[in-house]
This record gives sequence, C-alpha cells and structure tokens, in this order.
Amino acid sequence: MELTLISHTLCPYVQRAAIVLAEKGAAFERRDVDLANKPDWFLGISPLGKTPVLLVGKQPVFESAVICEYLDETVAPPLSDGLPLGKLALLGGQRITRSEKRGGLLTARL
Ligand SMILES: N[C@@H](CCC(=O)N[C@@H](CS)C(=O)NCC(=O)O)C(=O)O
Repeated sequence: MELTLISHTLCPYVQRAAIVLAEKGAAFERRDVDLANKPDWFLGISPLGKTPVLLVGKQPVFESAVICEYLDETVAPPLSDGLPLGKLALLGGQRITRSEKRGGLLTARL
C-alpha cells in the first residue's frame, strides 16, 4: 500500500513516524504542509489540522502514536514484540529486544 507522510519540517511528532518508517526501510513519500497557512486538502484529511497524518492509499491515519502502532503492525520487521511493554516502548521512541543470554528485556533508542 502506498504510504504518504503529511508533515511539517519542524514537527517532533512527525519525527516519531519518520523514525519508525526509516527503521523499517519502508518506502514512503513525505509531503510538507505550511501549518501557518493550512491548505484545504490538508484540513479535509486532518480532523484537528495537525501533522502528522499518514495516508495509507487514500485513508488518513492521524495521531503520531496511532500511526507508529499502525506501522509496526503492518510493515515488517516489527520493532516491538507485540506485547504491552514492547508497544509502550515503541510509542516512547524505544525498541525493546529480548536478551538471549540474560533472558531479560533490553531497551535502545530508535
Ligand atoms: N497529539 C498529536 C500532536 C500533533 C501536533 O501537535 N502537531 C503540531 C505540529 S508539531 C501541529 O500540527 N500544530 C498545528 C496546530 O495545532 O494548528 C500527535 O501526536 O500527532
């Protein structure tokens, strides 16, 4: 499915989604909008007029945490282990991995 990240150059919430996409090596188009002069097409897909919005085909997905979770569930490889702690870490910008040797959980910044 074609992915378009509707963005603003300085938006840290956009960065969360962009980092997840980059970690996955996913192909996507980035389209910046001027938040001081929001275009009508943007207001038509972003209920609160905020970036980021991820277009999955023509379907808008909004709220950066929701976008990150959607991407992790639909684009391989998974960055979280799908368990609650792993999901929370993903949303906080961390990756949780299981330590084979120590049998514990390790976290690292995405
Ligand atoms: N809770 C939102 C926050 C998004 C947000 O506040 N984006 C800012 C840019 S960094 C925005 O679009 N501001 C424009 C406005 O509020 O009019 C998310 O995590 O996606």
